[in-house]
Amino acid sequence: MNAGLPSILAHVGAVPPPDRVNFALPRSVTLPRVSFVVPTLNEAENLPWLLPRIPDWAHEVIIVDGRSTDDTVAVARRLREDVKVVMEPRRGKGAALQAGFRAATGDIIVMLDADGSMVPEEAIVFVSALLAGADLVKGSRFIQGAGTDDMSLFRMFGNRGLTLFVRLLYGGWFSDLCYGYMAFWAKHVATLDCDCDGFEIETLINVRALKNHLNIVEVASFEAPRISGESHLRAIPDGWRVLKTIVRERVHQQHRPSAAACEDGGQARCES
Ligand SMILES: Nc1nc2c(ncn2[C@@H]2O[C@H](COP(=O)(O)OP(=O)(O)OP(=O)(O)O)[C@@H](O)[C@H]2O)c(=O)[nH]1
Ligand SMILES: [Mg+2]
Repeated sequence: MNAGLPSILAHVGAVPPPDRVNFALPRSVTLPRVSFVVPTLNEAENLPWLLPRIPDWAHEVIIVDGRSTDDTVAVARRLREDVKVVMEPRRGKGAALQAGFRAATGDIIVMLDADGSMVPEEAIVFVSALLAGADLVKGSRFIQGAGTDDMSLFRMFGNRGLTLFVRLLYGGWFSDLCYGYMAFWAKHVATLDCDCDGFEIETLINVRALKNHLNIVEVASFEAPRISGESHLRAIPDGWRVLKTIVRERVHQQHRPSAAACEDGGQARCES
């Protein structure tokens, strides 16, 4: 495990975030249809923690796999018989999320990692901000009430530098750039037109949302360490891809949504 923020903060005498947030939703509240899109690559050992925590108000849970060599898909089906499984053979989290977005039938899409680092119960905070008027809600690990125990100092500085670079080039006040816990109205999928395959997908969504003047809100989120298995992120090559995305999107000011995004007809291969 990396030396995470709480342990670093403990050394400088700061107080860790309180563990008393109640995310329960009163039964009388009805929500729009919320699709949880979960990319998985060899996450069989983490799904027993994750899937039961996805709130019962979820409209659907979509696992996007296709490259796992363990029994991720079988475990998912065993844990949740209504799970939708999308098979995406292309490499990368971005490719997986694109396939998940195409398969989603809800009004709202929540992006959730499968490694146990994101607490599914927090999703109500994201959905609430959307209901309050946001177009896109992104988690931040660096605002009051948030935190991370899953980031090395090296990655923390890299993320900080990239976040400031986005502020410099695009404006806005992001406090966190490369964090995958996000939610948005499904009607914005075509506008965001996520045409990238790798870990730069969160950055692409963020800068396209800024460029298209979407109403973006950050909410506090706590990132726990991955429960089991290896991280798929490689800090330097993936950081480089993020940097190139930031520059390319700035140079090409006007992004034209691709034909595929406009059609919105091409459903990913979906096995329920
Ligand atoms: N389907 C699919 N999912 C992927 C792929 N690469 C990563 N994922 C999933 O994307 C999510 C994020 O990947 P992680 O390896 O946790 O990367 P990260 O959270 O950015 O990095 P860490 O903080 O080190 O965990 C996890 O649920 C992975 O299983 C891929 O090529 N295909
Ligand atoms: Mg992770």
